[in-house]
Amino acid sequence: ALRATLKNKSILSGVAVMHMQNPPVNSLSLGFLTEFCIAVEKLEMDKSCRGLIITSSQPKVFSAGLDIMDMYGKNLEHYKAFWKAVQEMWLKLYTSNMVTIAAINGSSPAGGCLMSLTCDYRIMADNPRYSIGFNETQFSIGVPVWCKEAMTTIVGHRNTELTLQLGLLYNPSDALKIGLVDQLVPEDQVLATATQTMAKWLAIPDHARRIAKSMMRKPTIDKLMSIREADMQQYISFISKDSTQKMLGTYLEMLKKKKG
Ligand code: CO8
Repeated sequence: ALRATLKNKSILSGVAVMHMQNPPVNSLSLGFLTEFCIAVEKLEMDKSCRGLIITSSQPKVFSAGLDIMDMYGKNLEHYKAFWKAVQEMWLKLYTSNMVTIAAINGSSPAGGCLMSLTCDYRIMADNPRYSIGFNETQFSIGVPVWCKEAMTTIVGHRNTELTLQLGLLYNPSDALKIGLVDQLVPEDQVLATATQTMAKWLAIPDHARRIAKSMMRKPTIDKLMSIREADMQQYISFISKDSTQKMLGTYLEMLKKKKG
């Protein structure tokens, strides 16, 4: 049975560091997302916690995105619970009062990219082997509309259109060029840089910064809230189709074969 472990240890006063640890590739499974959301909620309620750095304990991977096993061969109840957890993860992070920084120390496709997009700032390891973006169309899946909105606010309409239509994954320097990440640093400096950046953000009074954050994000948040149920129905009807299941089965096989 898979379970996530989230280690929180403070490296800067008032800052939590969440090391995602769901081997082998930090896929965002139902169990992991549930635990993740509880952990974020606890930090959110802790008045002494003003900042959150999200990083990975797994080598080479920040997060492989949504766990395909949770989308494959399960019943409707499972699909529903899973999608609710995905929406919840996004909402919790996107609406967070804390300063959130993604310390992207490995590849971050699809849902992994989505998670990092919720953060206030993204720092990525400058290793050309790593990639980040939305590859969904490459295996015949579309992203939800709120994900498109969040991406557009960061890299603009044109880059979002290219990424989403072509299922593009960017190497770190291309990701920096389009603004998908804010900064590249050598791999061993990702966390240290995230900490220094956090110190700068925390020098701004919380109240004013939070007003600015929520003003910028409100339209996208309102959009998901208004279509949450429809988004759920759309997901369930798509994921439970025979053709979608067949395609996911083929993709899973391809991922497993790739190894050998
Ligand atoms: N879910 C489940 N299992 C996964 C996933 C995943 N997302 N990614 C990898 N795995 C498994 C592999 O199958 C492999 O399993 P096994 O050990 O049994 O062979 C194991 O994890 C290790 O994988 P790799 O050998 O590939 O590990 P590498 O370190 O070589 O590569 C990568 C790491 C780059 C992350 C690579 O695994 C990869 O590219 N993974 C796939 C990423 C991907 O395509 N994610 C998309 C998920 S879908 C999503 O997030 C959004 C869907 C939106 C749905 C909207 C519907 C309406």
